[in-house]
Amino acid sequence: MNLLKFIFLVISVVHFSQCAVVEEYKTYKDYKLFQVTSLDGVKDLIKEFMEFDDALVYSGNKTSAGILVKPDLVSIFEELVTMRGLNMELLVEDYSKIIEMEKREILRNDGFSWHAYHDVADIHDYLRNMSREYPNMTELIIGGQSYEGRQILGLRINSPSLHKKGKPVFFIESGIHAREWIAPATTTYFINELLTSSDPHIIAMRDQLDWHIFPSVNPDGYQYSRKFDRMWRKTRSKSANGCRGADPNRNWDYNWMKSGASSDPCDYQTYAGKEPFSEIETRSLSEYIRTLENLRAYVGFHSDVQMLLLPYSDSTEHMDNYDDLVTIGKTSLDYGYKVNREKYNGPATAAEILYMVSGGSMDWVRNTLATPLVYTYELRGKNFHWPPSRIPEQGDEVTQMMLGLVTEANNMGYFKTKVSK
Ligand code: 0X9
Ligand code: ZN
Repeated sequence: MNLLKFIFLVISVVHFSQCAVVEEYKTYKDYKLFQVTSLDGVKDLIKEFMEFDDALVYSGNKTSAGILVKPDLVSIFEELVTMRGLNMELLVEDYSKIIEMEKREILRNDGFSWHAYHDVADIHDYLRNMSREYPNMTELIIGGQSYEGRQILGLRINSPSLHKKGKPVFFIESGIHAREWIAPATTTYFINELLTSSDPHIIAMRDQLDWHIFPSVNPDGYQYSRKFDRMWRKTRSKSANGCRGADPNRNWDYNWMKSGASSDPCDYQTYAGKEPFSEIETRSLSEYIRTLENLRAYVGFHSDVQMLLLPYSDSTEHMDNYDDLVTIGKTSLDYGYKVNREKYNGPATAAEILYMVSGGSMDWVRNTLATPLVYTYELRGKNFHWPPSRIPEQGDEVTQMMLGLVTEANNMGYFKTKVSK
């Protein structure tokens, strides 16, 4: 081979290896799901075990966690748990079976519904269809962009039946964490209820407020969790070292990286990004939120620890209207409870009942914009695989929770309209 041919070959190989990074589907074959409990020690266990597994999947709170363990690390994991004297239970022997089962259920193709989990394109089509069907009270809104060029698309519902201008704004964000599929599904369910319900209370709630609702604010991550890695949580941006994504709920510019976040771009779950608002999703969405005049309520939907969280996530100090937030939050939970008799933890600061984290959307909104009513709902599930056939169950619950929130906020004078035209 002459020198020229050799150089050409080297260039081709390098070029090919850069272009043709074929994404591999992560099966989770023989991964085991353990539930670990103890009054403390769970956090340290996760920290220690992360030294063995750089793509560790876990979720939970201060005293209990579900941890997904690679087959070849099971004995090390069991040793660490025993050494620390923690309680452990094997919940799932082969996690791939759960993912496969779920896949069979979501691959239905019978139009947009609430008994399947839909991809971003279908969610966007649904929003477009609704904006066409209800042109007098809705408009499509673009809350920002994603790294891979998708839109953060939402629906504004601002009915003219009362005055259209100066209404209190109610903002909803969901799906910031890619794998929490029940959140976008519940949010589109709620949109549907607002637009189609004949319940006079729901109609009154719809007409009173100016709703800005974004079902999927991390669309790249969501798509990736559908196609390649069911447990993906972050965005899909590329770090200098090649690792992908940052946790969009650690990336907001308030107390960034103060607690509960990682500075390692390869951290599978809580990498906070290279700087505050490094992610285009959080940066663009925050710019959108800043433009909202009269923003009175901000709600984020996550899953799956069944809690109602208040700011702040990194401090147990109570805000000036903490008591009001608790009263309103309690009414919201009471309304929800009536639907399925399911009890949520809280309302309380995230720092008190979940764990300390910084850089979340809720804290930024409260601190930067002084929005009076700010909540994060952690929906139900015990894992991220809520059966699609049961989406309406949480959809109805959330609809009632929103009704409870709005009703009590009205009682307490939080939604007074400024301009009446
Ligand atoms: O850790 C999180 O970002 C949230 N829990 S989750 O299991 N869905 O990942 C809780 C965040 C609470 N704090 C804020 N929303 N700021
Ligand atoms: Zn979440």
